[in-house]
Amino acid sequence: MTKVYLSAVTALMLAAGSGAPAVAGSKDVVVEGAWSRASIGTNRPGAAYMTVRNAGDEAVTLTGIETDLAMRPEVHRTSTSDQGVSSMAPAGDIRIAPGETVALEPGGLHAMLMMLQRPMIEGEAFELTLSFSDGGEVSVEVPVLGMTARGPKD
Ligand SMILES: [Cu+2]
Repeated sequence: MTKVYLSAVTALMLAAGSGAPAVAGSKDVVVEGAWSRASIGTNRPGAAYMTVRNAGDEAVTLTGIETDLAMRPEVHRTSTSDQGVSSMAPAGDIRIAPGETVALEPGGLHAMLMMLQRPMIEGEAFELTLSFSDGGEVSVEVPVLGMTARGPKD
């Protein structure tokens, strides 16, 4: 799961962060490698992927996501049954232990963007805000890649 990201990505995310006072826990969350795929119109939901790392020494709990791109954004978990049938459901609160990284990636956890307010167009980007149980928020700029993209650009 070790990946090297360009420092420009980190700089972009620092710039996107709010000026809210630091709170214990979620202030140590680092979101990296965010990406999404272009959509065909707005009828079907979109999805966004990223890694969420807890660089601090206290556990943090991801409680929800928000974006003006979708009226109902929700963290989902995809699982595959023994029969090979995959389905997804709301993931609920996600606890991230100190030092742990949670990956939102195709086939697993993902940021489901239901009720898109506008199409997701390749080359554009949107802001997604992650909320944590300590009241902290982390915002990230999510680039929209092509419809066949399989991972973040680096
Ligand atoms: Cu989903």
